[in-house]
Amino acid sequence: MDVAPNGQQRSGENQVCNQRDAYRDGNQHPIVALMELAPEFDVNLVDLSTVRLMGAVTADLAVDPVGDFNENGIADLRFEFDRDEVEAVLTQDGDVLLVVTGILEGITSFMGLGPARVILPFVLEPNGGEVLRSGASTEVSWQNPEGWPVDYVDLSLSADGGTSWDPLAANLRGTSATVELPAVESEQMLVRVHYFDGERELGHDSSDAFFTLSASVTAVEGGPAVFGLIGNAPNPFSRSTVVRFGLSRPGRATLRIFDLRGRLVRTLVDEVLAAGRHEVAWSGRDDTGSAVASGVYFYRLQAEGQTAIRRLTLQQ
Ligand SMILES: [Ca+2]
Ligand SMILES: [Ca+2]
Repeated sequence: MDVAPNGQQRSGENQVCNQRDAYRDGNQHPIVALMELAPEFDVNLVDLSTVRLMGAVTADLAVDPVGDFNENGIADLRFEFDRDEVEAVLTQDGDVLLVVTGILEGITSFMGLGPARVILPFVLEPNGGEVLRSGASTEVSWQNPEGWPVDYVDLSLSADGGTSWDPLAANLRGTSATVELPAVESEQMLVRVHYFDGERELGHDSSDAFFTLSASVTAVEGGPAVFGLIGNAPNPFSRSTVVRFGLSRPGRATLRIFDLRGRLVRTLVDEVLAAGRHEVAWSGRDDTGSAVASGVYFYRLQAEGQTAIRRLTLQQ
């Protein structure tokens, strides 16, 4: 998330502003509020322990807040607030009024207001549950903050549930991009979108839940080019099984898993393939990425106007 001024900063007293260049290298820098009190009040009399942003976040008192930070000859207060704590309070995308309150000499309270814009990056797709093919291309989409010009977007990808991230695409514009997925297999995939404004990152968002990258169909050398299911191994299986099949000529083929009641569980293949033998793995997950129950399943090959069916057993 990012909190940025929306360009309507107030002049004069009680100004709360968020210094744009205070967080150029990411989201680690504090949210800064700069205030001048009316001339009859002495900034040195502010009870610093009472200062709050949005009524909740306390100022970092390790930093001396009293000075003349905007160099206009009038003493002012500059408070720093922890970015994570502020972001935890500002959970709505859009324009907000930042409010800083505090007490002077135990009796007089003061309040400073400043408009700001909260930017929440948002991944739309893949956002969890999808089963995508390793090495294939897929569309990643995100939401642009309304009325806020994001200069460009970078994407990164994690295959280990968010522990490590690799760049996926950079310098994107618009709200979607077709990207090439790596040739890895994982059920803990996440995509992350990073919003940039100029040189700094405004913030990032990740898929809400894991999606799956599973093996693609691979051609197998040798054997006659004959239509049919060759079988699956191992069978029964517990973690993953490989289904082999053959095609006598190139064309569209589907290979689908059904349960005993005939309900579609998973589409393993739905594409144009070359003639010859092919294999594809099934890891016992349905099309939403959920592990299916132990039991007997059917797999059905359809191509060349023909159908072949065999069964396999999942034994957890
Ligand atoms: Ca000043
Ligand atoms: Ca998300």
